[in-house]
Amino acid sequence: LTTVLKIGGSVLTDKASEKALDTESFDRVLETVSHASEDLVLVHGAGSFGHPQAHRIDLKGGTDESVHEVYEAVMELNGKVVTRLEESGMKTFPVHPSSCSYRGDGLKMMTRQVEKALENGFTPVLHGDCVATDNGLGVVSGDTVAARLARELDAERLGMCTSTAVKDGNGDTVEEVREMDDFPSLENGDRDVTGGIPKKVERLLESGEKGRIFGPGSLESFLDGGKPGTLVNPR
Ligand code: IP8
Repeated sequence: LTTVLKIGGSVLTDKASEKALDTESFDRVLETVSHASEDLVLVHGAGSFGHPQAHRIDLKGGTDESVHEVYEAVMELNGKVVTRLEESGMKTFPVHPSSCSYRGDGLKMMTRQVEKALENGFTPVLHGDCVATDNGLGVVSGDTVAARLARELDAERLGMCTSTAVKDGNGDTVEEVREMDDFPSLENGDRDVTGGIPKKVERLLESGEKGRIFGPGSLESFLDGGKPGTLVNPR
């Protein structure tokens, strides 16, 4: 049983600063992840290791600027994540989307190395990244990477652990989203360079993959097979 888990950058890092971890949350969440019993593919977001840097050079769909600053920051975070998991005894295998994918008509990504690492008992650790596109360099969200992996690996479960829940107009957590029109209030969330919660829901809906969006407090429950948070269930 393969599970693809995306952990939002906002859960791991302090988004108010630049290149800063949210040390307490980082530690707690990765300790929990390291005890996962099923086959796990982990994808993490960039948070303060990528978003402020990408914003500076307006890295959305194509740029002529050097992306080195962004690339260097996401790689640094990936190194920290992998190191923390290894410290808790998890065997990890980092995979960088910039090196095995590009965006043409959708994201194209090689996934055989991910499958093989899993088969050999390693936890692949991917992340939101810079990506080459048909017209310059852009940014690919970890959400897109996670949804694509879930499809390619025929994963049993896809989960997105984020710091902001999917709420309706009354501030209640939404149980299920089947299409964007279900919840017009989703249009009004906070957006960062990769779009925030509304874009996350939209991306999952567009990917056609079913997944759950939940908070860090429900991570353990999700990893134990529970059904926390919001089910995004494309029609
Ligand atoms: O945090 C963003 O990935 P995300 C990747 O998963 C960069 O949306 C480079 C900002």
